Amino acid sequence: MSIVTVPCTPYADQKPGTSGLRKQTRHFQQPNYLETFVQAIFQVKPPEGALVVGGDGRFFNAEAIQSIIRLAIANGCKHLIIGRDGLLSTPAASHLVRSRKAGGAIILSASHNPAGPDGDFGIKFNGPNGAPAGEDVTEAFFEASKALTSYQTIDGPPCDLSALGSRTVGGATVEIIDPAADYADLMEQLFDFDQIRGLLSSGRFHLLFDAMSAVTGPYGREILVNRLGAPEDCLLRAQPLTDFGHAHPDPTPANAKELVRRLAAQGGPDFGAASDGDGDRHMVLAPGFHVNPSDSLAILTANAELVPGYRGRMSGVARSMPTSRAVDVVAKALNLPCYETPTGWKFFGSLLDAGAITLCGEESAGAGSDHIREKDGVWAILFWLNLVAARGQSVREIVEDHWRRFGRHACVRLDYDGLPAAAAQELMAALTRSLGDLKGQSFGDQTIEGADMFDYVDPINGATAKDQGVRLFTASGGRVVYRLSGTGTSGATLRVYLEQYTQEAARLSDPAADLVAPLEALAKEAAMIEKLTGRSEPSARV
Ligand code: VG1
Ligand code: CO
Repeated sequence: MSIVTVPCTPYADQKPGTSGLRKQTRHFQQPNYLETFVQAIFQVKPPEGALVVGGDGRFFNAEAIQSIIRLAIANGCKHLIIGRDGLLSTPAASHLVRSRKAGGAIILSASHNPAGPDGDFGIKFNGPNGAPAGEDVTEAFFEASKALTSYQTIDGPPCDLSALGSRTVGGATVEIIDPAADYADLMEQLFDFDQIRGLLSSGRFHLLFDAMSAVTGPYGREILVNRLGAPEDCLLRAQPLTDFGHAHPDPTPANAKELVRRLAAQGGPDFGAASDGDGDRHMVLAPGFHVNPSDSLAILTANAELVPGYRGRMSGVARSMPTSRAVDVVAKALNLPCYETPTGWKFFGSLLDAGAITLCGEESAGAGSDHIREKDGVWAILFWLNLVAARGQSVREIVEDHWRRFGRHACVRLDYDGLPAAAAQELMAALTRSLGDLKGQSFGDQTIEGADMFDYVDPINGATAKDQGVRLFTASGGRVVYRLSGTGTSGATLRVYLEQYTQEAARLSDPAADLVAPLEALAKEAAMIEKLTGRSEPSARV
């Protein structure tokens, strides 16, 4: 086997967004597109120690991994750790980097975006702490990619990824591991598996887990069935498919219709759960009830003492800025520091490494802790199961108790997809210019008390991130946030986050949409959304 230098023309658009480089699959399939970006990664971060590689199993995953193996070896990597069949959930990859003391990971996923030749693909790099590379590093990848005129690879046949064990390829060790084993061991250290097993085998409690034909099927089987004794039929869509069964692997009730239908049926399951394409997001459902992800973070924080892995060791919490302030109220009551970061898990890494926080999360169905450096869907679901078992209450009772104690932050996100990029940018620019004028203005019975642009300074390393979103605060405890998505692959997506706090007992269980309705009207008017985009209604409400 010999090293080959392949000449290439650099691409000008390999700028990573909120979570790595994400593009339409066809875009990734252009000649040398993937290879150019991977070479740029190695240029900035030459392989040191082992490299963990895996992905969510979507279309193009298998080919991409073969290319990465060849480039890694040609660039001097001596040890690759790869999930069997190229599968690794994002949280499992983060854990492997840490537990195997690897130099980093390359993770292939477009997360919750649909897959297939007409879907999306993505790639990201995580450093030796297991966390997604920070903006300084991803910016360096982008700069390197624009200047590349060749990449290094090796020739030789494709590597068999289906058999566990190690083999030598081009002088390097390629180790194929069971993607779920180490991760399941970690979960066993954090949660009270005996208590959860008691719940799942009581015959009185039924769980249904929807893996959405994505990466977490094998994790669900190993943990819920093999280790916790749940019956095999507690798994839905547990076989990973390259096209996710033509479905959208974003864990929302709308994308999990069968799960929702089964929960609503007479004698159906008591607890429903799902995770996204790469296994880092979570959804928890009960019959007729959806746990809002911002509430999920607040409730996990409020109940952390019930979980062995967190008892007596909560140092602080963090949430991304658009995430509701429900966790802030809990942190205050528990006397814990609470940090507000920009959107994207990469901003939690420094706080986690410094021990400043133990739990953190995002409104986009992400929650996690210092056990790894990614958000973690299966972890969040197990956390909830541990709470249900420890408290002897249903999901709904736990949430409603929480609202009675802390008040409720009802929240809804409006997504305006597929906007022309220029119009979306102009809307944000106009809104930013009008911040001074908006302060003190009233829309219906809502008055804007504060208005600003969120700029962030990392309290640990001083890194700055400017223009992370516009925030409006109302006199009645409401908040509206506007920002543009950094994960989309066509046009621009405007996200508008509405949040209304209430402690009024009679309204605590009202539909979130009703509670935020006055804010929705304000949000649309204050930013002149219809005038500037031509859209009177969002493409989706989450
Ligand atoms: C979205 C979410 C953000 C999340 C990111 C990656 O980003 O809002 O909270 O961290 O996706 O999630 P954006 O820029 O489109 O709003 V995933 O599940 O791709 O790892
Ligand atoms: Co994801």
